[in-house]
Amino acid sequence: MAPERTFIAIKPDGVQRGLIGEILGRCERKGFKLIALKQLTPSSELAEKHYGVHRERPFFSSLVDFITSGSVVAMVWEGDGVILSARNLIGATKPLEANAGTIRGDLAVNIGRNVIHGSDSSETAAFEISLWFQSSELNDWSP
Ligand code: D4T
Repeated sequence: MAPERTFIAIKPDGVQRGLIGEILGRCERKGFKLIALKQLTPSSELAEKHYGVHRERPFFSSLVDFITSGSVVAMVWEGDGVILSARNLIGATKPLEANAGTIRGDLAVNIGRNVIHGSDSSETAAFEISLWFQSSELNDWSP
């Protein structure tokens, strides 16, 4: 069976605040394997597809405006149980409700500036990985 993969993105606030190394370190120390990483400012088209499930929500345009406002670090991580485990590392969507020890619990206060995104299911992960990356950008390597 193919190893589980998830899509993680450090949002523009995380990049601006110098949290790339902190976040990469937490994922590496947990034991997951980084198989793709790039920095980009997402287009509106990419952002609207990424947040497509929220299209009817009142905060949709602010989500798109924010994620397209600056540099994002997009990544694919691999490992057993990585989708749920990364969500646990990230913490609750509302940073003030996120447990201490999680990325949002330790590093954020505002739901609109919650530092990081992680796929929430295997279907979402497959969709997001193929949306943000070409298959040629995914690196197979053995630790
Ligand atoms: P992401 O997708 O950024 O990892 O966040 P979550 O998976 O934890 O949460 P989500 O999909 O429900 O929300 C996506 C994104 O929208 C922002 N948001 C959410 C917001 O600004 N206001 C809101 O009321 C909600 C529910 C935060 C994350």
